[in-house]
Amino acid sequence: MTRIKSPAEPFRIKVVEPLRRSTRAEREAALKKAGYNVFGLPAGKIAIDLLTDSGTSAMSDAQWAGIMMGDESYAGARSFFRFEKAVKNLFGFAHVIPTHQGRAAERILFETILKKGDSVPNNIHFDTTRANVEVRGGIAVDLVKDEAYDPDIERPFKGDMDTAKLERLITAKGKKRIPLVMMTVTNNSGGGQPVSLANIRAVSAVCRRHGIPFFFDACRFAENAWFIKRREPGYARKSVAAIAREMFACADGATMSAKKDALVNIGGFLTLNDGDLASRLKNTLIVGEGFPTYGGLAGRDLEAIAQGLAEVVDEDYLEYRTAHVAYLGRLLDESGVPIFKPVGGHAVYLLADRFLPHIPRDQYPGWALTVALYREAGIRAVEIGGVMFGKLDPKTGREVFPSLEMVRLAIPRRVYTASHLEVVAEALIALHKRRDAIKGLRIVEQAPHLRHFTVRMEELA
Ligand code: P70
Repeated sequence: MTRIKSPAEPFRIKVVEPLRRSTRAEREAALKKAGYNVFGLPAGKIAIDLLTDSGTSAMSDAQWAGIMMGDESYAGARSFFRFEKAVKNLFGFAHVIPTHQGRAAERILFETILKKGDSVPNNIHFDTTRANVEVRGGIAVDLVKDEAYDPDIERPFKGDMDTAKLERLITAKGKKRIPLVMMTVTNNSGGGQPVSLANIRAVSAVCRRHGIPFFFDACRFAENAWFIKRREPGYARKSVAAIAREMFACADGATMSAKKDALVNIGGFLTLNDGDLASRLKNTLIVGEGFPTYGGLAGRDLEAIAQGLAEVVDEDYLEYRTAHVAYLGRLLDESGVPIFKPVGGHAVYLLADRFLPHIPRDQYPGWALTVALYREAGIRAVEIGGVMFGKLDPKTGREVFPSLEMVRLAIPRRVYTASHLEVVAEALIALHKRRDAIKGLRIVEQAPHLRHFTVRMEELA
């Protein structure tokens, strides 16, 4: 199966961490204890962990050196100014506010600008963004183009927003009830697909015409910019950094989880042009996160982010990164394992409803696949489907499911080699052959928001 060539890593390895093996009996016991929720598993019992690409990157020697250089002054630390400069260099907004991670940036933003009953459009909201809108009584609206929900069409920019849907929403709700429009790059809930610059410009034009602020959910901006360079006419000769600047120049601000494309293990920020809003956000920040020159982070974390932002736009890195992820996709696709196409920037998404057609949606086929993959091979993936995004319809009392039922194999940055991906592919191909034996589940216990993190399940007979 290794006829397909894997890309060479553009780094060599200086520090290693042993992988752990476990027996099937240990995994069975761990699953039971965790309530059949892979979030509840101890990482020591996991062989290859593809739960998330968030906060799981391997840092470079230069980042670790930066950790030693961190200035831990409470206010005005040297590390803050280095961080601020690195963010401004790529994002170009006037104000930069550090936060401990992406959802803190979201919380502070929505706490400050969202009123009950307001709508927040996005191409597709990811879990924490949706939750941060909904806990404040807002309505999170997904306006991605319809093609995003078709896992078979190979289009270059399946993260694009439908501007006609956006116009209709603005007409229906009125611009006063839409505090901002967001755009997630790449689109994590829709297969990690990029958004084109043409679409970013079109959405920006609609927002400007109506006077509605436009913000990016920018976690994976560099991977998005790389796809623009590769796929959008006119960008092949522009640098990824220049493309990123062009993307952000269309917007008024961004929330960022630095745990993805800033190549660090913790951190985030808010960055924007509006000075009045920035002052209000900083007031909220001080109450809950910390003083505006550290925002819940240590000085060393700010150093690591500054360095990570410089490394992530390196084009050798991005070429390898996207080819590495695509390599796993090709191994699976060639062997008939159903995946979302094309392969996205940070993950391969399995189509769980096709993988397990015998399990109905209300028995959570995606979740069942994450349980089976761990049980069989010690590999951890995450469900992006009915448990993560299912909703109880208050009228009928029945659960409404998102249109895509997927399992995401998120690839941590600079962590696993091509041989690890081959192990993952072999395990999934074997599991696919024995798929009839996999069982559905029912929910035993769940939280009102972000239930996937803590839900407890039971396997059905
Ligand atoms: C992921 C993690 C985080 C995220 C994101 C987008 C587009 C904001 C955030 C919040 C979350 C996760 C999901 C499943 C398993 C583990 C972790 N995404 N916007 O893996 O950022 O985590 O820093 O608060 O994707 O996709 P933060």
